[in-house]
Amino acid sequence: MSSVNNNLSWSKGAAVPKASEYSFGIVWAEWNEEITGALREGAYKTLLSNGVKPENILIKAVPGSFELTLGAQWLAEKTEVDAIICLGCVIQGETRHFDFICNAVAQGITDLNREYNMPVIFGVLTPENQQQAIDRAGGKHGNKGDEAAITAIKMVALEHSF
Ligand code: RBF
Repeated sequence: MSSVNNNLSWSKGAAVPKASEYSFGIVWAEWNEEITGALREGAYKTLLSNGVKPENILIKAVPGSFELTLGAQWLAEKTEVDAIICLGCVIQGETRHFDFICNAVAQGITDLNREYNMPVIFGVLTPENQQQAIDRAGGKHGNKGDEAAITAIKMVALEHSF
């Protein structure tokens, strides 16, 4: 498992804000579970290691990345979480599904950020192949689930700074 502090090029030297009073939702796609399970565990452990209480982390699964938007919308509507972390992995194939799914989830999550005025974090890997996915789910390029969790904490802290 990667170290949070060794793999976040944008956080070197910058302290991660205190997160003990915040609550987070994680919605993860079961498609490519070997990868997305590692992203989920990375995000969960990173929230805990930054002081988030286990009872303040709500985890929900959806079948595939296309469903992340609606899963996140339900978390936003039906719970009191301060931010939502969306985790998925869409591996490029020979069909155009890759483009359809990636575009849909990217736009869907973008819309949720503004519609609900809350951080909804885009933690969807879009690798060319399985090895690139492994490299980003606890391999040589770190764990993008860790990074998504740090991003969520930073955004909630930013919101509370105004
Ligand atoms: N979901 C993913 O999260 N990652 C994928 O790589 C992925 N590839 C798919 C490829 C095809 C041809 C189809 C039909 C679906 C794929 N899905 C994938 C599932 C998709 O996100 C969604 O769950 C289904 O399309 C049902 O709405």
